[in-house]
Amino acid sequence: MTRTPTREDKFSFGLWTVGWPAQDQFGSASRPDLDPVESVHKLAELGAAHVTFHDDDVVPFGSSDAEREKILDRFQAALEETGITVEMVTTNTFSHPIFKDGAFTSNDRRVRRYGLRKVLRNVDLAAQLGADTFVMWGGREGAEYDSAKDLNAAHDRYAEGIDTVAAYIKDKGYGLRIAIEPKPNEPRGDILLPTIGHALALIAKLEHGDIVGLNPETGHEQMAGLNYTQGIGLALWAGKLFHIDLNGQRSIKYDQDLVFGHGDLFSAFATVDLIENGFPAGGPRYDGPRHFDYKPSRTEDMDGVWESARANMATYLILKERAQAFRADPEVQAAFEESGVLELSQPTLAEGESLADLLADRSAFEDFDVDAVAARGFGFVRLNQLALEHALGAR
Ligand code: ASC
Ligand code: MN
Ligand code: MN
Repeated sequence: MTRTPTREDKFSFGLWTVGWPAQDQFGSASRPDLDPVESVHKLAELGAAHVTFHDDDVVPFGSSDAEREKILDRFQAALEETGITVEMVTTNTFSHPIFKDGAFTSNDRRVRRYGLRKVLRNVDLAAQLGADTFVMWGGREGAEYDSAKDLNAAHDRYAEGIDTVAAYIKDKGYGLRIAIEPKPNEPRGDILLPTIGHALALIAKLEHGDIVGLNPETGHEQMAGLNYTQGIGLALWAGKLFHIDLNGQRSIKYDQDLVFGHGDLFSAFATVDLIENGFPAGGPRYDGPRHFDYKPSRTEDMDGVWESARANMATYLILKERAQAFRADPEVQAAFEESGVLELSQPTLAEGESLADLLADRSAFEDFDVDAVAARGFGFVRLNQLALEHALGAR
């Protein structure tokens, strides 16, 4: 059965995804360059609602102001014609050799100032196009060698860069929020802010951290052996899940950027379950675009590119259906109850109970039957099997 996406599904694609001509470390491009205007039309036809891009995806690096204006006019006409909107914009601070040691954290101050100017100019464009989110993926912010960076200064400069951009957004009255995208490595040997948790720690130190959150990518967490769903759960809990990059990754290796679900499928089921159904006992929800940041494999021709774009959305919709059936199943709800999943939302201290009350509660400690309670089974395996059977459509 083919699931047909509609605009209400809020599917979004980076222009650099379908537009990737598939050059890699070992070989040249296997596909022709794609005109961003054509991508907008094609993605609209396939049922996407939004596109996103790096400045250089639309306006080639080094274009004159006149060329830039002409290109942007043509791009905006395609948006109007199709009804596709730009929900997120991001800056390429990684391709040009000027950024070989990073932008905000380059050891060369001239590069940092240039990087900041490139980003600020792109903030203006993002606001002009009506985007909500401004992503910062610092792929070159990092090092191959521990001796290459003063880590104290590097974090100072990273925070300075982000705060400067956030202050500019506020100053201009733009309706934009910044979303930091963590990644553990590649292209740098080690990248600063390698995980969701690292990024949250930096955000907590910012002056303008109120408009700075996260854009976690499935594969980037999984490259570090981490659980993506758990990561976006933390970001949601912290009120910082501003955006998501969905894709597929098969275990700890280079960034595969596979189609969503073509990596760890059962983990993808859990991700969609959280996004679509929320936490089992309620709490903050993600309501933003379902954004795919993947790369159509180098083996594919242009038909394969569009087939892969479709596959991301179809897989998401299938998993959404399966996750809804999972939650609606009374057996699953009973299993949630039995395994204590719903009990976890009960505060550990009762309402109005003081610490002194807890210390005085003999039933909590002195008279507590540790052995009897320790003998309890949680039934997580059964619950997981129910999830698996729903994920496979076997229920
Ligand atoms: C981004 C982003 C990434 C990288 C990568 C570039 O903006 O979200 O993961 O750039 O897609 O190839
Ligand atoms: Mn990636
Ligand atoms: Mn990404």
